[in-house]
Order: sequence, then C-alpha cells, then structure tokens
Amino acid sequence: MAGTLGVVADEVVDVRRLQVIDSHTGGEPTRIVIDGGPNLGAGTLAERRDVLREEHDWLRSAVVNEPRGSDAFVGGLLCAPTDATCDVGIIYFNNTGYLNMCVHGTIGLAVTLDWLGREGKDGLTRIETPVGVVTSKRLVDGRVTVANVPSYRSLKDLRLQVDGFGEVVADVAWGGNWFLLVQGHTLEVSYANIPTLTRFCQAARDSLEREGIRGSDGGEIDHVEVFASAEGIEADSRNFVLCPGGAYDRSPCGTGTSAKLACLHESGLLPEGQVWRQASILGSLFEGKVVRDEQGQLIPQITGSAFVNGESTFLLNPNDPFCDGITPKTVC
Ligand code: PYC
Repeated sequence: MAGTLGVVADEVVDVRRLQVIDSHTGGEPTRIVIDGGPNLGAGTLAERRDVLREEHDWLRSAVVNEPRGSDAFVGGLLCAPTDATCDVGIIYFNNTGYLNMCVHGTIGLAVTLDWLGREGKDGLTRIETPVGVVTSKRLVDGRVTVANVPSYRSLKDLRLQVDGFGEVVADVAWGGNWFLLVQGHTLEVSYANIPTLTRFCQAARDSLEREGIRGSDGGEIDHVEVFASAEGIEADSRNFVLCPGGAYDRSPCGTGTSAKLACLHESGLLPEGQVWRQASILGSLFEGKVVRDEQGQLIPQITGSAFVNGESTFLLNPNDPFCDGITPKTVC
C-alpha cells in the first residue's frame, strides 16, 4: 500500500505502508506483517521465501532491524498458503536472514491470528512453512501448543574444540532449524553470564565452520544451545540459545526445545508423551513432549504463552536513508 506523505523539493514522495502486529513469547519478540508486503508469486512457501530473499530483502530489514526493530526480533510475513488444507502460510526472518521454522514465532502468530479473528476452526490453525506444515492450538488457559515438523538427532556426543573454552561434548539435531546442543561444559548458564555464553556460542559456531560440520541435509548449524540444570525454578533444564544473528533467544526456543526433545527421546531418556519443562535464560517456560505420527516420525509438541503487545503501521519513506533499516550497506 503506497501513500503520499511528504514533499521534498517539489517532488511528491511515495510512502509505502506496512501493517504489523507485535507479540512476545516468553520475552522473545515476534512481528507479523499482515498487510503491505510484496507480491511473491504463486510458488511454494520455500520458493516464495527465495523470491523474498533475492528480490525484496528490504522488507526483512525494514521490519526487524533498527530503527524500527532490534536484533532480538523475529519477523514473519503472513502469506496465502499453497497447501489447500492450511489456513495460512508464514515466512520467518531475523536480523541476518531467513529462518526455516520458528516455534516461539508460531505461538506469537497464533495469538496474533486470534487478535485478528483469523485463526482456524476451534482455535486450531494449520500453518504452511517453507519446511512443512505445523499446527497451533489455543488451549482453554490461553496457552498455545505448536505441533512442530518432524525432529531428529544427526550427531551424538560430538567432541568439539572451542577456541578459548577447550573441548565440549555436544549433539547436533534438527527441530525445524539446525542446532548444536552442548551439555558437556563448565559454563554457568545464568542471566548474569550472557556475555560469556554469547562468546562461547560464537566460538562454537566458528569451530563447526572450521571443521566443516553441518546438518545431515548439508544445512548450516546456525543455532547453538547450552543446557544446565534449572536451579530455583520448576523446570527440567535451563538453556541459553544463540540465534544466527548474534542475539540470544529470550524464550526457551521452540525449535531448539524440539531438537532437545528428539535427543532425549533417542537416548531413551524421554518416553513418548512425557512432559519436559524447558526454561529460558530469563526463566520463561515451554512444556514439550514428543509423539509419533502415522509415518513413525517424531513430532515435538511445544506449549507456551504469548501476548499481543503492539499494532502499528510502518511508513517506508524512500527519502529516509534508514528506510530499510540499518544494515552494513547503510553504514558509511
Ligand atoms: O522458538 O523456534 C524458536 C526460535 C527460533 C529462533 C528464535 N526462536
């Protein structure tokens, strides 16, 4: 949607409007673009994500980067689904690029659709993503359960040398994104220790890259998760999750919790249906369990709460040097 808001040197300026709804899930922000996005054609969600990345990356940057957003934001572009059984489609992105799936974002999407009166029948919404169909179900207590894409572990007990930190023991698993899950370590997993945890996770990513370790489909392992026992709160574990753009996840990270559940199940430590309570670095909680689908695939179900906390129209003025957000290209 375009409008004429400003006049610069006798020239009428076309200002593009984007309508967004903000929410947060356990402290982690989600910003859903509900109107004003570009036409991405009629391909699959994965194809339309490629069009967005290659031809309209300005949208990602304008929506989640400063000055409108921050490194912590995950954005989502609401799309028409190509799968006729789905209610909506979604493409998630962040400060550095595009996500495959995002569970905290999908819990945020569920409350956003409820706010708009657009969720599926009886609070159950089928959502097409670039990596498969997921569902969200709003529970009577207001929480939301997301049934995620099939999840699995691809590497167990990997010994990784991390510069400045020594050897750690970790698994690699898929939960809708690729994760390095670190348990054999001596780090303190606490809010006060976020700067050190961030340095550790960045160094661990560098080690993965140096050693050419990737997910079993060749995908980059771009999220790193560090686990410890949960002291002082009712949870099975507390985690710290570093996202691809260098920000930490304020929520327990739903795709990361899915990857964790797959590892626990494959190690015989979490039977089907048993609840695992995963706390974030802030102490916000997700409850998760795994079930098998008809094909025998492991489906994590993640439950958490989200709150709608903003409804805005963004104005994209081409005369604004930071119209499309602050990026390396806009810095001189
Ligand atoms: O909840 O899946 C998640 C997620 C991914 C990145 C940030 N949050």
